[in-house]
Amino acid sequence: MTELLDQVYKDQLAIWIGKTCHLRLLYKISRDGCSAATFHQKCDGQGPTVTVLYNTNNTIYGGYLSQSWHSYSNFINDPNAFLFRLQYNGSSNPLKFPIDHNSYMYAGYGKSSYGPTFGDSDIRSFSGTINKSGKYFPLNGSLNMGNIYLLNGQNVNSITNGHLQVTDLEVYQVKDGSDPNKSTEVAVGSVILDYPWRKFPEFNEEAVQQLKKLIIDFEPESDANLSAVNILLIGQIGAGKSSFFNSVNSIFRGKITSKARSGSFEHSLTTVFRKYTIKDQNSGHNLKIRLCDTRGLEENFRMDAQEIAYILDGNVPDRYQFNPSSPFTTETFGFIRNPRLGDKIHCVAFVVDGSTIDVMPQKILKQLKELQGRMNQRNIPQVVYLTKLDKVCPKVDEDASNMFYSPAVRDTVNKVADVMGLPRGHILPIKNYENETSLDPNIDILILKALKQTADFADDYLEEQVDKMAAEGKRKEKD
Ligand SMILES: Nc1nc2c(ncn2[C@@H]2O[C@H](COP(=O)(O)OP(=O)(O)OP(=O)(O)O)[C@@H](O)[C@H]2O)c(=O)[nH]1
Ligand SMILES: [Mg+2]
Repeated sequence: MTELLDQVYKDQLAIWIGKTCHLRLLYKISRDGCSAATFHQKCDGQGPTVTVLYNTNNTIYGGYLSQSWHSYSNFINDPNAFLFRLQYNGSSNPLKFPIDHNSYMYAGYGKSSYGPTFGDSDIRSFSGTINKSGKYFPLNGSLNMGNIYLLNGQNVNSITNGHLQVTDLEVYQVKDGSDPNKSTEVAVGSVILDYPWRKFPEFNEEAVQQLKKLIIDFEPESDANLSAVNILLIGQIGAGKSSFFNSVNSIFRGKITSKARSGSFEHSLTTVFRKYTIKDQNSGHNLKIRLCDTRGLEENFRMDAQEIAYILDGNVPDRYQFNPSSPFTTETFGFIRNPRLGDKIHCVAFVVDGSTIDVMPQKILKQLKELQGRMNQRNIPQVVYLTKLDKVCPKVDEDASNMFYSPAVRDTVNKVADVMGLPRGHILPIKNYENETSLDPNIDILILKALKQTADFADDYLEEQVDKMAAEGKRKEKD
């Protein structure tokens, strides 16, 4: 009987495990029988393993332990453990759920009468012996996910369909090195697809020039009468907000510049609200797109949701100095009392560090959701600039034009779309200028495309606002 796990899923697991490895099937309930005794006989003491459950909804999920299974009626201590979903209702949709670092001593549980058990109760697969009933095994365990493992916005239903009726359960041993039976070696993180996972313009100098021209020619909705659209950059500290502005500025200056301070510090480096204009060096004209840089979100410093609301509504002046001990209010010096459409924010770009999304603190996620609530109330369009993907995939680090051929980037995009509740097409993978000393067209294209898409969303918002104001004007005339 053959293994059920597709090679792409095996490669995905290898990426998550983080080393070049291959999987060897140890135990399979449809072949060996579903019994805790057989599971332990075949899997105890075998080192790192992956347990995979296949349910009757065609969903595939499971867990990884870097430590051996045992039968000592005791927990398995493992900071590297994680749960995962590979497929949901027949569609590939891989997500990793890392262990909560305060609870890794409860990563798994080994007991002779229990089948594979993750957390103290996250996944209890079965106990004793289970007979097949028709086409599936009605496992007698329980699913209490989100206990020891972090679900990053998912829940037991969106990972497992909320039941334990499985057509199969397999346990694979994780062996170091590439598979000796396979001629093609898959080195972790360097897996590249033959076809792009998202359609994108060609990566060449001509495309850079075309995109630059589109952005230079960009005009906000004419009826709105604005000099520029305002895009607000917002996100966790160190995510790359200031670097994004610097990258855009560098592209239009024709050389690497760093006008906005950027770097890595414990507290947000940006403490002043800035509305930056960008000048095109060749024409000498300013772009009709302004980038607004804010203070970063921190775990122990809550960005006041009302303060963000004032930024969105155009009440906060350029160069306002954020003060964590006294948030911006109507009484603050400089408060703009009667903001016009041109003072407001027309699109929000969440800047998210793609390399740390698995460990984004819950407090930050909560803050982001709260801020999103304020944006949704105002119908302000939202995108995500996903940064530091060079750290997620070495191939992207080598060459930014590999971005849409990297499965690791694709999975990070899917994860962020899930966490943020935004369509995947609104998640824009980029690479900021950070270490480079000269411009690179492949980096330029990603940044320019993201900027153009954001400007277009801002323009859609303006159009809607102009229509709304016209309708309100008509209503007033009638009154
Ligand atoms: N490798 C890599 N590093 C990046 C990228 N973007 C930003 N960085 C680095 O990340 C660090 C933080 O970047 P900033 O632009 O200062 O981040 P910020 O969001 O403005 O942070 P605060 O102002 O402190 O809230 C800097 O050292 C940047 O060089 C990227 O795409 N890839
Ligand atoms: Mg900054």
